[in-house]
Amino acid sequence: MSLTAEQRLADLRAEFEALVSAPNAPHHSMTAPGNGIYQRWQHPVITAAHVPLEWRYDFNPQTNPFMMERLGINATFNAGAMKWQGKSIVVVRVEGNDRKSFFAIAESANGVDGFRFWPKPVVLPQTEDPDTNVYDMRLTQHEDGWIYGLFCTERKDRALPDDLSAATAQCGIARTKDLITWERLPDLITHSGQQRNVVLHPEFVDGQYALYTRPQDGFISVGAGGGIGWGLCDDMTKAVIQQEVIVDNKAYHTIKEVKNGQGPAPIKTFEGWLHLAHGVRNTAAGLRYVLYMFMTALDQPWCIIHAPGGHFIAPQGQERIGDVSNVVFSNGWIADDDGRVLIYYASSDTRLHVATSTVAQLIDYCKNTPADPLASAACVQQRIDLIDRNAAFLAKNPVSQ
Ligand code: M1P
Repeated sequence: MSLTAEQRLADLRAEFEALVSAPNAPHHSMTAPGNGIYQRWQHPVITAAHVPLEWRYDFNPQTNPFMMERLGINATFNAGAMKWQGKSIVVVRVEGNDRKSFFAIAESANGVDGFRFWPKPVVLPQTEDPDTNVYDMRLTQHEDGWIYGLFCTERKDRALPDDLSAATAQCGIARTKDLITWERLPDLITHSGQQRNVVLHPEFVDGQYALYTRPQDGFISVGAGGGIGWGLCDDMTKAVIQQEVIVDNKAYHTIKEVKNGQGPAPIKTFEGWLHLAHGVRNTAAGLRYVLYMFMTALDQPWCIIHAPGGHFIAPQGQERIGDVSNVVFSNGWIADDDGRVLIYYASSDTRLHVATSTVAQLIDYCKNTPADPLASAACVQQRIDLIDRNAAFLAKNPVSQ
């Protein structure tokens, strides 16, 4: 016997409530050692199923007698993040079944579970050249008093009308004081062909706005360009970067061989700016995206002072599978007043997770993880040096064995 529309809706509501109110827990018990750098959590914090039912279903049995999903959600991922009125909020890339992404804000009291979306998605005003698709918003609480959202705006490449996958990526800019009403500003202008992964630095530098960029020649491929760039502009209401310098370049046979990009806005610490970024390399199975970290100088945020080698977070277990498999990507993190850091990362362009750490751990990681020595023989020497130091330490401190 088939259920009535009313019964189906009641079941859907019960299932939804059970999901959004389910507690999360650290991946390992608190006593398990883990890697000492961060803690993964057991469940994704936001999935497509967290999107409110009223965004997906027509609740009226007259017009929806089978209580079918009318506007499905395909994925919820790559979220900007910030602290807002004591809550952790994320501005999520929500992708409908129609492949178009939009932004929607969800909040949680503790940042690790209980995320609920605000009543409606973000209404993003358009420029004179409307977006086809928007995604990956980085939130920056700037010292000028505005909250900026920088995101990728994607449009058909009109120079190639017959190639239906030819697109252009540029940096869209919006700002708000309340996260509800957004003012759209003109797109960023640079001298690079295209831009993605552009992030606003939270402080003025030499009295100007400072932006991390990712110059690229094409839509997917960065081509001869690439790297995490840096440029200044004097006015965000008509943002133009005349000159870009590269902060962190791609490098042969590393985790960022093909391309890289700044993650969220950096976190300011007494020892420098903490940066989270993604690096991409190619494999026989396609591109592999991992997260990595570095630190830049407090007074020169474009100068790297610590560059730990290798990846910080790589896709693991179920994270490896999704719409674009073998990807982790982050454009949002929150540093709490007590030093805790909530790192929001998405897996395989499908769902959003959290990992937790502290500012002290992340600084230690950046300062004391050896840099990538760029060749196997040097890596072996690096490891032998560690083994020898441990042997010497244990010889002097036998109780530690
Ligand atoms: O599919 C993986 C990621 O690809 C792009 O990032 P990048 O420009 O660095 O290659 C973005 O589309 C991002 O949203 C996506 O997660």
